[in-house]
Amino acid sequence: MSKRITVDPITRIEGHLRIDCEVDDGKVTNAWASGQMWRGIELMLVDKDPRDAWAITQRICGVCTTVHALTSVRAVENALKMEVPVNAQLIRNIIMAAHAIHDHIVHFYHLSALDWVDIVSALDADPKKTSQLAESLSDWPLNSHHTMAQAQIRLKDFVASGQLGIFANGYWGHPAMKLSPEVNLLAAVHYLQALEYQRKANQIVTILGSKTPHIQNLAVGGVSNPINMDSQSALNMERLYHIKTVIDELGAFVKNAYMVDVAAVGAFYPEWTKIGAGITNYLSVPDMPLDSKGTKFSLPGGFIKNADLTTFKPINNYQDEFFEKGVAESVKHAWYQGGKGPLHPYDGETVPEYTDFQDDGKYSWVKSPTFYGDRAQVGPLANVLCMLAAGHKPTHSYATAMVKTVSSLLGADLPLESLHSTIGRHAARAIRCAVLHDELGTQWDLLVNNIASGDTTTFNRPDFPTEEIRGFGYHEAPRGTLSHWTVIKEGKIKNYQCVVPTTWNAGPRDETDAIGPYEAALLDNPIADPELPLEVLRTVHSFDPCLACAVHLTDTENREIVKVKVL
Ligand code: NFE
Ligand code: MG
Repeated sequence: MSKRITVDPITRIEGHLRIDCEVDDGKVTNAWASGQMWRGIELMLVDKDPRDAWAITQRICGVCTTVHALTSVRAVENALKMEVPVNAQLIRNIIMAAHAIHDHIVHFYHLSALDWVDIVSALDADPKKTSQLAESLSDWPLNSHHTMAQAQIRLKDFVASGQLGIFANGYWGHPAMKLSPEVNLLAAVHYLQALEYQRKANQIVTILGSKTPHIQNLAVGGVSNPINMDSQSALNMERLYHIKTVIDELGAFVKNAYMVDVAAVGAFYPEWTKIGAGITNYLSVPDMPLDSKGTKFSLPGGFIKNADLTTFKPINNYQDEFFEKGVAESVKHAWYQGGKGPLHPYDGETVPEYTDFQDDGKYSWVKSPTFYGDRAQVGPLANVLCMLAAGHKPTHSYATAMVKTVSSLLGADLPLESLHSTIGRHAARAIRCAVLHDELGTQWDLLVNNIASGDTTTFNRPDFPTEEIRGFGYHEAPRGTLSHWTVIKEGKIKNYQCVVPTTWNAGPRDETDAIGPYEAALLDNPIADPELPLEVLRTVHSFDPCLACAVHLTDTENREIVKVKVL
């Protein structure tokens, strides 16, 4: 008999997500993803000055704040057909790469590792054997016997005090947990070390952006960082070299700990390389612009259909019509007034119309985006597959290294197709993190060389015409393709729509009632115990959900909206 399970809220994510599944014979047979809040940021922007939009839109989220700021200025610059000084592009690129590295490290260790790692089991580990195992996998210096033993004592103290703190409420001892005590201890130790390294990555964002979350240094037309090698209050060599030191420290962690830990989880859970593919149309956008016009990029992006890399169609520049014309959003199953079919974001409407949770009707605050009518998965996996299809060499070498490490730990050759899976999304995020780390170094070199050549320009002044103009901006954010779309008239915003990574992935059924990427990825997932649906968390967390972004008001009267079983 089929059983319905409702997980609400899904924890260790940003925002409020509810997942409903029907489970039959130990497997998921139907699924619904529901965004449980709406904030109306797009409506707040109407009639505002487009030069302020970036500061407001980045309040969509406290996780990927910077990315909305950046995408917003790109959208307005695109409407104005503006060029942006090369220094500004490079400073933005360094902020974005550092932010994404911070975000990916936090996602793997702090938001999702505990779906795979049993902290309580780590107490039974032999610290010496843990250290030997770790040292056989990489030369990360913080893997010593002493480090492992000390961390285990800290964990034992936590557990003995009855206060697991950050480790409370995990599915400890669940039958789907399969790591040995030693691997559990290793992951727990790196969990604690990762807290330090994500902080280092964010230091770079803070030095250049003045503050994080919510950077302060953007402007339509460039950045507000003055460059002056002789001034203590401007971007100078001392600050640039501080950034360089942090970049080097970060690389050691990403390549010797993060990449290796993901490979180890993959090797211990090989069945999860065959589960959770879901929608295999993949969308990503090029990023790291190198010129003032946004025609050359370090990292490619595009669209792949049906998991077939030979169908890759690139997205080339900030004027790209293939991207601009392909995006539409449906609200047939979302709590907004509709009836007009899918709308292009320039014509997008965001008028709330709450019903209730209706399995066959409206059930989410998230809209359903499509690309030329198809659902598409976005995120590091889409990004990595598109970069592979485009022949991007660093991506190829990190992807090959990842597959090789998993295969040797597993003692069997894994095909690259394993990436189309729940574990594949984690592997792709680690691969992308390594690629972004190299890119961080490249962008730093480019910036220093450009300044050395005598260029210190960081800003071009925008000039708004009275007639109506429209523009879009995109960015390959940590959770995938982000785009902002704006219509401007007489220097004021007439319409503003954000089509966000988590909107692509968490969207409910679309205009044709086709299911979305989270929903599709959950189908056929095994469920060992419907009362403790750890497997649902594994697949949903692998997308790194951010619902704050996806639904851009909370009910100020705090009325009850739905009542569901909370696990
Ligand atoms: Ni709020 Fe986000 C990212 C954006 S949404 S975290 O990355 O844009 O998926
Ligand atoms: Mg939106």
